Amino acid sequence: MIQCKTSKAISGMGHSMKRKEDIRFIQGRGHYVDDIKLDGMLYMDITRSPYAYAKIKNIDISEAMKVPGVVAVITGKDLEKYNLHWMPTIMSDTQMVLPTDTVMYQAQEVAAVIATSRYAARDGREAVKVEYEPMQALVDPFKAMDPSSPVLRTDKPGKTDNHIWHWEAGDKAKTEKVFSEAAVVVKEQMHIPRIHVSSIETCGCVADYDKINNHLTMYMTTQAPHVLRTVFALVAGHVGLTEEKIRVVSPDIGGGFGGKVPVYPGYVIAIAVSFLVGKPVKWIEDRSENLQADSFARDYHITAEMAGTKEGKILATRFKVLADHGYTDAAANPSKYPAGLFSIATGSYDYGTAFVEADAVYTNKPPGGVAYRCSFRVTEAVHAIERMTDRYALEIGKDPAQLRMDNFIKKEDFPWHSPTGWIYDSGDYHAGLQKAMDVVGYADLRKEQVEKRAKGELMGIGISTFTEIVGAGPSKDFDILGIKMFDSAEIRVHPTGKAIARFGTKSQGQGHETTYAQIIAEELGIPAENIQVEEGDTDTAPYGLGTYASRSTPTAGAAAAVAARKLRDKARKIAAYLLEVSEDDLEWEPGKFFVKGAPEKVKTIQELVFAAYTNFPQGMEAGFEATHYYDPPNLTFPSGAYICVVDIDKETGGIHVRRFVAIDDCGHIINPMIVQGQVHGGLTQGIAPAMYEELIYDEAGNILNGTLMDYLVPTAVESPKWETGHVVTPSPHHPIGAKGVGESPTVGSPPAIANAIIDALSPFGITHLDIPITPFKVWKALKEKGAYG
Ligand code: MCN
Ligand code: CUM
Repeated sequence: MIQCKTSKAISGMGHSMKRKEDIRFIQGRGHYVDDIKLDGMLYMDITRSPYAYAKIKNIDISEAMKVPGVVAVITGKDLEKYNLHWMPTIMSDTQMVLPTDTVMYQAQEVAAVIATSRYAARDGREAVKVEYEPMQALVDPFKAMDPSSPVLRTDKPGKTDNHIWHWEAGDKAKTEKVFSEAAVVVKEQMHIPRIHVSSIETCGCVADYDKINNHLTMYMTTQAPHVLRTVFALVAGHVGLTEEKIRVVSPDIGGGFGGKVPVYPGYVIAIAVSFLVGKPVKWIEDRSENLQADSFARDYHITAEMAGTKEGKILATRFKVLADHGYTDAAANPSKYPAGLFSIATGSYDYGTAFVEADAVYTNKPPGGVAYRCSFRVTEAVHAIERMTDRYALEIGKDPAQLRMDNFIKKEDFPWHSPTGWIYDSGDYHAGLQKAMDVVGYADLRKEQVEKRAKGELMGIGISTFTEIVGAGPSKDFDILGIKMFDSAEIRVHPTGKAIARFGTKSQGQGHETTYAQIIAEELGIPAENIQVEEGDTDTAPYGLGTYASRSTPTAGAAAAVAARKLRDKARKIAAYLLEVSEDDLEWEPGKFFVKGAPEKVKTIQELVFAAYTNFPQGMEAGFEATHYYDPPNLTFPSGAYICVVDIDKETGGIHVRRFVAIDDCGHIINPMIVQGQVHGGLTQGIAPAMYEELIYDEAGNILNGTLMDYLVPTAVESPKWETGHVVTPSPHHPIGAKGVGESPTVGSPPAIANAIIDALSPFGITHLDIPITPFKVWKALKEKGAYG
């Protein structure tokens, strides 16, 4: 199905080329931030709050300073002198770097201990004595919205409640009218739980300020090096650290998953300390700190409604969201989209009207919201629409696959204008679902289910046919703090025909060193093997917005193709000159130009590149380099049809995922093996929130599962055998017809699993369960419905 235009030796698009980066990774030779060791380097550790909400009465650093090796202890009061105790968030809110008087969540940074070794820093951290006056924490977001609740952000002058923002999309009046007249209305209250990425590498940095040259090199775990350089310059410009004096280097990253987009206080403290003491400072989080204090994901409370006919035509949807943002809005959204791209919640279905609204609220929890392969909240949107589609099918007694088939947007109706304002580029939803049904053997499974039900056995089949939205820009709509969302590629081909290419994005495990090389190989015919890809160093890479929201292929991948085409145009001119024909007489085949009708008159790309340095036409610029900053005309809309089959043990509530078929459509595929790896990983990160993961807080704001002993990350043992496949609908506006894929499986799979479990339980009148659906939750629901007599 996947067509390769290039030979294996060139390995352009469609080849399952082995990942170039794996040569170092599988030999343990990756170079991560904690591998960086600099002369005179100091180590930082952070004292954190045991309380979710408390006044700081006093911080006594005297004992900590006595610990051998401790050189300094920094508190909010120290930073206040430089006006560095607060920093802006991506959403134009404010976040404490270190508190001067109040802590707002458990595990918040309170003081930083700097020492000559990591051990001394840890001992010093334990010796910092903080006197707190605990206050009643506000943990429940609904309670926090209550006007009678105390105001948490007393630092904001004039703030009289805990409400952050209200946001809406779609047509409220029209939607209300359709709902009031519809024959069938279904409604569920759902919570998409607070979860946390558990990348193997935690966050950290080495801040290296060189006093003599007034220059900061910041080695750090960031998915967006250039944006952070700009943010640091905006924050520290007033002390003389201007943007040309800052170099951000993001070395190899051991998983990002959105958790490495935000600016964490630890980074800023490390910079401040290095600036003050003139020595490099390393800060590396431990596992529990990462889980307890870093950017969380999700935490959306959704009231979801669907209106339709008795026969099964969807007419309208309505979604009302309460978003628990923790104590500050530090969600890594594009600036104009406070609820991310949640308004894609109308899904893959053709109906006229929808209304989506969201309110965000402060609580005494850590900040975040956008992480964990979410495509800016598409995970929440897809869960809402796919759960409601099944809920509606159940209500009217129609097969959920058939209901979907009857409501899908048709492939000839693209570009399709959604009721909430998006223009879907392309898709073939019928083909995707049909393929998934064929692979899983849908009709036979339904027959088997009938037989099983007659015997009292619980078997369920769940479907999710989702539409994703990835690739931010276009820059007219998408920006981060005013920086427009494009991305970039710079290709430099050396005289011998080997190349280096640099990008504004930053791989965290996605395989960019391989796939970008393949894109360039496709366009120029230079073997991918001979194209070195570099990312993550702001001194060398062209400016870009970074890797998240599955945007690298839609933006920087496109930039690579366009830059390579500029070079091919130059190669054509040189070929015409060398072969003494007009450019129109030349034909291109990957890797060479030849004269039409005379294939023996040929110049290879390597010969043409060499000529660009040695023998080019008079007046032509020397060299073989091109740069492109790509601003996508639209987002790309990947899609998927997922079917999950579960068997449930009625006595224990134990859930066994028997089958999981995932048919994805990410347009043209660059590297099928890498895409399959992305899908496998993404599906595992979908089963995680569906069945295992949730960050739980008690009423006092204590995190109850703040270690990986209690927070259940699925392993290979819990993962079913994923059965994957593809439908290919190229993006019409992307230079190589590709769409992003990195997040699709995580976005699309949780509702397939939830739908399968609820399908199994539906004979007992169970219509909805919140994820994670655990055996206990199943058992409890069955018990409440009298399943045990
Ligand atoms: N690809 C392809 N053909 C396509 C689309 C993509 O071959 N049609 C390849 C790309 O070339 C790239 C990979 O698949 O090598 C993912 O591409 P893309 O979908 O563009 O996503 P990004 O590279 O922008 O990665 C971001 C995405 C996000 S937002 C999260 S979160 C996530 C994810 O990727 N974090 C990851 N996958 C991850 N995988 C690993 N190993 N580690 C993470 O931290
Ligand atoms: Cu929402 S996680 Mo990814 O966009 O880095």
